[in-house]
Amino acid sequence: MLYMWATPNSRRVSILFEELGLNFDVTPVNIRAKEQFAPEIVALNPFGKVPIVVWQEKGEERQLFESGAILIDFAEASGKFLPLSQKERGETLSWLMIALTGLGPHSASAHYWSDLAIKKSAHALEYHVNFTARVYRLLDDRLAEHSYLAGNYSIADIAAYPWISVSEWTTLDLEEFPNLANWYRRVGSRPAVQRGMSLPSGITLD
Ligand SMILES: N[C@@H](CCC(=O)N[C@@H](CS)C(=O)NCC(=O)O)C(=O)O
Repeated sequence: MLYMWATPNSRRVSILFEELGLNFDVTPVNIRAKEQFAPEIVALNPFGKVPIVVWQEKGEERQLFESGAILIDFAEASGKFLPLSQKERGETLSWLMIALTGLGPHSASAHYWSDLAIKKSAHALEYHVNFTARVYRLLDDRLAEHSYLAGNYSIADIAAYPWISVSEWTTLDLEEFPNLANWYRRVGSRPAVQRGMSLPSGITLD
């Protein structure tokens, strides 16, 4: 069972599950309605956030939260999208961490200050947009030489893609980063990515 909402961090996991061909159910957790703080969700993730995965493995129930942990765990278990060789694995983890700790949090903060905050702060907006632009430049430079962030298509691309899909939240123009824009179209042409991005079915973030 994947607990998720129509948000970038959740869709990292639905994309990976679609790529792996897993048969999984989705429980929508409406974060705008604060459903992430319901006792049954907090019991699964004490941080009160999605995504969360609960599944049976060798007759035992397992549960995981934090999108990065879920991506690494399922990639390792399947032997896909995270190379086995130490050198390539390390390189993939470096780019995964850029997506997890740079792209995601600063895009989210740029979104907060550009749209969600009731009390605006031009300084806070500028700080997070500039930081996000620094990450976009890094990815754009990297993708000038590589088709994917870490050699082959991997969980680094899967972690970055849903955040680039909401580039307008950051006030940045994706087309000003042409290699990143081309990568975005390349990754977005994958049927599994399209299916993962359409979950939870029929729900859009308001
Ligand atoms: N680092 C966490 C972040 C998860 C996160 O912030 N999820 C958002 C939705 S994308 C959420 O649950 N927000 C509700 C809240 O923070 O209360 C991850 O990657 O899983």
